[in-house]
Amino acid sequence: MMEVNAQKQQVGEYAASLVHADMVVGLGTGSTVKYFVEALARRVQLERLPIRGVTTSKCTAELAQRLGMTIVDIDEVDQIDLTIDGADRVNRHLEGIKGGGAALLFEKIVARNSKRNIWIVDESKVCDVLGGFPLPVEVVQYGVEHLMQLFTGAQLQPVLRRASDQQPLVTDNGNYIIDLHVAQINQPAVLADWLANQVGVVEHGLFLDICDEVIVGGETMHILTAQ
Ligand code: ABF
Repeated sequence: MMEVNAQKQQVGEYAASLVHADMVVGLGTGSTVKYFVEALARRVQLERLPIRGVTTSKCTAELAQRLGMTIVDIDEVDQIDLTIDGADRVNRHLEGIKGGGAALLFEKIVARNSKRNIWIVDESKVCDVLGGFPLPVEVVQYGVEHLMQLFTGAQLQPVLRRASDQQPLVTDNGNYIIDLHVAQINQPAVLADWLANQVGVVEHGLFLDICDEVIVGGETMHILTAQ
C-alpha cells in the first residue's frame, strides 16, 4: 500500500491540475489540502495563473498568503467556482464526516457557496458506513455542559475537544467543538437534522449532498462519484 503522505501528495497535486485561469477557488483545511495549496501556489508562480482563493481557516489563509496566493473574503465574490477540501470519512454516497481540523463551519459555508466541491483523501478515509471517526459538532460556549448532558442522554458519547493546554479548543469563530463518538451512523440525514435543531449547536460535521467527487489516493488513484 502506498504510504499515506505519498497518497496525500498524489491527490493534492492532481487536484491542483484541475484549477483553471480566472477561477475563484475554495481552499479547504487539513494536511491533504496542504499539498494541494502548495502545488497550486507553484502553478500560480510558474504560470502566472490569475486565480483568487477563498479560505476555510486561518491556518489555510496563512499558508496560502505565505506562498503568495491572492486571498479574497467570501463576501467579495459572487460564487466560488471550485472548492478542494479534505475529509475525515466519506462513504459511497459521497456523504462525509468533516471537522477533524476544527474548521467545519467555514468549510461548510464555503462548500455551500461553491459551484463544485471535490474532496481529496487517502484511501483510509473511504468507508461503507459513516463512523469510525468522532463526529465534530461546533457549539456556542454558553450552555456547553447542558449540551454535553443532552448528547450523553442520546447515547452519543460526547467529548469536549481540548487543545494541547487542556483548555477547551476554541475555533476560528470563537466556538467549542464537541466530538460525538458514534460507532456507526446508519441514517446520517436523521442525525444531521436532530443535531441542527438543538439550541446551541452552530454546525455539525456531517456533510451531506455537498460533495460532487472524491479523489482517492493509492497505487491506482481513482475518482468516486455518487452511487
Ligand atoms: C478537513 O480535512 C477537515 O474537515 C478534516 O479534518 C480534514 C482531513 O484531514 P487530513 O486531510 O489532514 O487527513 O476538511
